[in-house]
This record gives sequence, C-alpha cells and structure tokens, in this order.
Amino acid sequence: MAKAPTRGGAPSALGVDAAVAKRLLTDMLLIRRFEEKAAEAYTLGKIGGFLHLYIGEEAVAVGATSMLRPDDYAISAYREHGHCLAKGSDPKRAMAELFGRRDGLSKGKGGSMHLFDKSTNFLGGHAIVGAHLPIAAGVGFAIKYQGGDQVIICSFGDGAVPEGEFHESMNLAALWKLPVIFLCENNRYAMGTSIERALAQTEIWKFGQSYGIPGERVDGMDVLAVRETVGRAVARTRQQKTPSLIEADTYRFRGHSMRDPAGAVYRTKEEVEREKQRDPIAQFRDKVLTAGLLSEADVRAIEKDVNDRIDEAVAFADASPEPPGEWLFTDIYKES
Ligand SMILES: Cc1ncc(C[n+]2csc(CCOP(=O)(O)OP(=O)(O)O)c2C)c(N)n1
Ligand SMILES: [Mg+2]
Repeated sequence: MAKAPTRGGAPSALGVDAAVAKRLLTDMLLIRRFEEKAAEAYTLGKIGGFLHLYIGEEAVAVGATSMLRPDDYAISAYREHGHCLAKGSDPKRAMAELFGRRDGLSKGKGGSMHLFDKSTNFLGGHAIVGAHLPIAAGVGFAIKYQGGDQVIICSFGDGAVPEGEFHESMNLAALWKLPVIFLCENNRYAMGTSIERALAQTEIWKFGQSYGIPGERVDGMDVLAVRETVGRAVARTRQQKTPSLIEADTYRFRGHSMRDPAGAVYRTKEEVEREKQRDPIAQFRDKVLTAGLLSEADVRAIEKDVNDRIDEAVAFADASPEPPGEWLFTDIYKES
C-alpha cells in the first residue's frame, strides 16, 4: 500500500502534487482507452479510412500539453488523437469524428486524421508528412504580429526530419524569432523505414544547433521528464521568443496503422517486448504509488472514471447521425 506523505497540495519528491499526478495519469489513460476502443470499433467496421494509434507514446503529448496555457496552440500530424484529447477536446466529439458522424469535431467530414478543435486551440490533424511545420511557423508569426505571448507546440514524427519543410520551418522560426516549440516524436520508424535508413544524422535534437536554437533530447516514456524539458522550452519561448527543438525518444507499441496492426515485418518481437517494458503509463503509475502521491484506491477510481467516459464516448458516437449529403458542399472555403 502506498504511503501518503505528500497528498494534498504539497509538491512531492517527484516534483508534482497529487492533483497534477492525477491529471497526468487520467489524461494518459484516457488516450490509451480511447484508442483501444477505437481499434475495436475499426475492426467492427464502425470507422472507415485510416486509423493510426498513439499507444505507447502518450507521455509525450500529455507531458508537453500539461505545460501549456489554454490559449496556447498545439498542432500535430495524423497520429493526433492523443494531442487533441490532451489539449482538452471532448472525447465524445473526438470519437464521433472517428465514426464519421455529424457531432464529430470536424462534423464527421475529416475522420481520424483530421481532428480540429477551435475551442481548445488544437489546430489539427495533418495527413501530409511535414506539411504542418510551416503552418506552425505561420501561427508563430501571427502570434508575434498580433503582439501575443502564446506559444505553439508542433508535434511531428521522425519521418518529417529528412523533409524540406522541417528545415525551412526551423530556419524561419529561428530567423524571425517565432514562438514555436518543435517537438519531434522519435519512435524510430516512419512506416516501415527505420531512422538509420532515412537520416544521415540520427541525433535529431542536434539539428537545433544548425539553426542556432536550443535543441534537447528527452525520455519520451517519462511524462515528468517531458514536462520538465517542455516546460523549460515554453518559458524560454514565451519570454525570449526563441524557438526550440525537442526530440522525445518514444516508441509505438502497435503498427503504423490498422493496416499494419503489429508492425512485425520491420521490427523484431524482442525489440517490441523490450520497449513495452518502458510503458509510460505503467511506469508513472508505479512511481506515484511508490511516492505515496496516489493510493491504489485513487488509481482504481481514475481507471473507472476513464472507462466510463470512453463507454459514454462510444455510445455518443454510435447515436450521432451521419452528416447529410449536402454537407459535402459546405466548409470548403472560408467566408470572410
Ligand atoms: C509528404 C508525404 N509523404 C509520404 C506520406 C506517406 N506516409 C504517411 S505516414 C508516413 C510515415 C511518417 O512517419 P513519422 O513522421 O515518423 O510518424 P509516425 O508515423 O512514426 O508517427 C509516410 C511516409 C505522406 N503522408 N506524406
Ligand atoms: Mg516515426
């Protein structure tokens, strides 16, 4: 049983109090259960198109987003359920989007790869590898132009690093001092291609040096380490308007998408099993129990709450109607 010296508001040996620990564990579990249910729904034919699961990588989105203010922005690629939920979107509306229903975050028109939520400043959901990095630089430019002090966290995979967009965006963000935190989620594969086969220089954080901006590497399976590293970058970016590059060392436990369920062709079973020992949720749960921040009963209550919320999300998505055919012709151009 857990000891309880630091419950309440006092920071613990882990550097967070019980309320923060509860939120981090809840958010990571919510993403995990959301995606486990989504995988199930996909096999039942309730979700069409692509479905890329973030399972194993939850600590990156949750740790990073926990250091943002609500008016800060987040943008990511197509493995974005976690980023969207971590930024505060309603899981019911996110699930409805995956199901292609009218109550979905993008009115059921986008699906899994095109979650978008103006109410939380989550700017998508982008299917073209690397395409959202210049958009993040543009958002950074807009923040600066309007004299704001928000930041944007731009999450992307290692597969974007060999592309021009990565280098062009980093260059302009550094040159114009834009408030962008480039967060590379290095899970070591772009579909079936390992980083060793795609990158001449595999220590991604070092690219920061080429553009004169801080670059750091962090254990992406450790939610507290992500918080600390991203927190430092956010503070620096907000005050000094200096972009940062962070490389989070992470791993996807499932395959690239539901069409590659296990990712077994290009990775060994041993590698996958070894990486699963670093499960960010199990690690964090053990840490908070050992530190006495949360009790076993607290953790069970969190799990029940998360399971109930995800059941509700699936029921909501099931009950939501299909979008009407005429919606095909709306939301195509923005009316000014
Ligand atoms: C410009 C472009 N080229 C190729 C693709 C096909 N494609 C889809 S996902 C992917 C791999 C990207 O891997 P990574 O950026 O590491 O993200 P991860 O899937 O590992 O999260 C590729 C090549 C694409 N969507 N866009
Ligand atoms: Mg990758």
